[in-house]
Amino acid sequence: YKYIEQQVNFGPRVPNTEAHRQCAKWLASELTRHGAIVHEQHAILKAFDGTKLNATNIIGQFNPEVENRLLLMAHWDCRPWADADPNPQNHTKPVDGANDGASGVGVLLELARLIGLSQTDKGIDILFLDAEDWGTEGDDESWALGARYFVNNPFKAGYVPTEAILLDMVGGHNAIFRRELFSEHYAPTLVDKIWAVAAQSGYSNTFSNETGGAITDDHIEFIKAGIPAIDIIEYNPYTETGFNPTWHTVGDNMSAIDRTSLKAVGQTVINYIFTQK
Ligand code: AHN
Ligand code: ZN
Repeated sequence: YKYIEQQVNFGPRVPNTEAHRQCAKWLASELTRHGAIVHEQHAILKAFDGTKLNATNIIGQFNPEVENRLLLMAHWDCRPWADADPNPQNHTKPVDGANDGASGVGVLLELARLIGLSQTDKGIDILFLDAEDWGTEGDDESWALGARYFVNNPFKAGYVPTEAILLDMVGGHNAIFRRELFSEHYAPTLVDKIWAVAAQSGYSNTFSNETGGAITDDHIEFIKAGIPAIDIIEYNPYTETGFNPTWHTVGDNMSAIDRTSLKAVGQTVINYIFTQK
């Protein structure tokens, strides 16, 4: 929760802003503090509206020499427009992205802390992806620009993770994580393993075995490259957008964050790491 608050306190982490630049520095320093070997990948990415985004993907490696690698990731950028806000006057304002962005990053910073303390010999990478959220409805290619760049431009020669887990919008009140459709289709074994660990950890209500939506998100870029990748994301097939009511609204601030949801996700992923052979 505190890691989310610290991100939000920079202001909206919209690419090409000072808050974005300051937060990038802080994220890299936090991963370093937890004992990861940190690389930054800088790129200028062209958004659908022609804007050139100064983007930074930040990766923290534990035991980089190990071949078998688990990649844990979340996007850290904020959407520049709260265009799903019920009040049209807010549509040109940026979102705080407490849930949409900072929540996944916050959980991963805490996992980085625990992994560092554990002195595990497993190969684990924590990746903070930029330029996910400068997209437009109806254009699937306009999202996940940082993830697309990361997959197509290896930050080190031959880098291919064994499997990848994306956390997106994991901090909402009463969040339910259903089995996202692309994850289920392209990485069924990994979905099964994570949902089984969640149930064993006491989170079978939070991790529902219902099928979720088919969501265009960062994990798709990894799937396209043949890497089993899943998205742990709050999605409700019974509502209009499927996403949390605060999604892409100015209400996506600290009041949208529920420690209980963060704990269910963090505890599940850490249990997966430490119970796997
Ligand atoms: C679409 O709305 C097409 N994808 C949602 C991906 C996303 C946006 N995740 C967070 N913000
Ligand atoms: Zn978003």
